[in-house]
Amino acid sequence: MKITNAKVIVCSPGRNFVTLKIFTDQGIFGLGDATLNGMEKSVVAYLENYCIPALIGRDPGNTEDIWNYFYRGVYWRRGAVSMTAVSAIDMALWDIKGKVLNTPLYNLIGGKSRKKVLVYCHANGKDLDDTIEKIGKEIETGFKAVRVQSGVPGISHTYGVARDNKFYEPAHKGLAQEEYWDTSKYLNFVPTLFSRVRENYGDDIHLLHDVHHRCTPNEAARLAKELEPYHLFWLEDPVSGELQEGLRLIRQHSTTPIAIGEVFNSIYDYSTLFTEQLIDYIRMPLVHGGGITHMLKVAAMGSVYHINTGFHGATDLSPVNLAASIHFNLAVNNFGIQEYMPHQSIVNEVFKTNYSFNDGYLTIDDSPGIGVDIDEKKAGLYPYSVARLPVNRKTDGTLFNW
Ligand code: GCO
Ligand code: MG
Repeated sequence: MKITNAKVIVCSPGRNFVTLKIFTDQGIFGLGDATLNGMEKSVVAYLENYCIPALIGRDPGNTEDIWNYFYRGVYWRRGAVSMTAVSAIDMALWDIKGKVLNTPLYNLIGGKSRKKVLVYCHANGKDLDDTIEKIGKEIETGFKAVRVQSGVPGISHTYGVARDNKFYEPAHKGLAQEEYWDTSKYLNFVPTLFSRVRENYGDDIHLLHDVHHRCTPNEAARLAKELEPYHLFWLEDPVSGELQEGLRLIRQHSTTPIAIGEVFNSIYDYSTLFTEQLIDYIRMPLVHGGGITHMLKVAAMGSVYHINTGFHGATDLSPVNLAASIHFNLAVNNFGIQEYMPHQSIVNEVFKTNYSFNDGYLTIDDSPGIGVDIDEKKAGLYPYSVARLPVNRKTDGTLFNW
């Protein structure tokens, strides 16, 4: 069997998605998600100029060799743009493998370790009362785990909270907007928020929170310690993860579980975090973490150190990535939780999906491969439009992590 061609489909049903479609001489094709929010066109250029010409003629069954060709074989390896391209190729090849063998992806990577995949949703409100109300709605919908973000008194727009009371979407149309940030106001507010949430909704609901890289290790240790009484499922990205050793300080001071790595793209971003058991959950998703081939190794290494998966799954990751993640989550033993931010309904006009949500869990049908298809005609109706993530400054104007 040979790869005959591949193409990149860029579309924007409500938000931008990049999809790689790989064709074979047996009429079977595979799909991979290649979306890197705000940097879509860089991945498109890398795929079109470098990867696709080198894919043609290869046997799509050789997923390990092809993965290494685009990782080890590339002198300028790693980085978000190249790893998103590698991920898309790998995902599409596993999709083809499943279709050739007429079996769902999960069967190729261990079969089902569980019946269904626990997910968490987002609840975000403009202030404390609004957030409390939003959490109630998510619990009514059936969610067993809720990520809680709230507007902070004294900070006008902050991460994770919709500006217009609509559904929160990461990225805004046009060039990057600027937001302002005040860590001390944030740190003073968050424990009160979680105390109110537990008071209102009790101990059974799983609660998560995303710091979005905004604390120093010392500030994060304070926060993790002060949140201990509210038993979070996890505290996410408490610090920016470049300094892996920085996580030691948080660990020494608190038992609040830590999730990190939605911006990571390699097993080496995790090595110290794993071997020193500094975290509890792997956030790096299939779409940016090298696809199924690499993430199987990351999950296996994590399992040695009691670390579970908790993949990134915001709306800027396409339905192809979500479906592939459900297969992966069904199969690996050390699955923890999956982020699930349902896509706007317009997305389902373009992507034909095979998963469903019921009572806090996602399941997937038995279509071969990943099981998602793309309607290219419909995709053509929604052309790419420039959208960027915000840039963040401290209140005195100093540039800061977003
Ligand atoms: C999350 C994330 C997202 C990211 C977004 C960036 O935990 O879901 O932090 O909201 O900010 O995916 O593109
Ligand atoms: Mg996050």
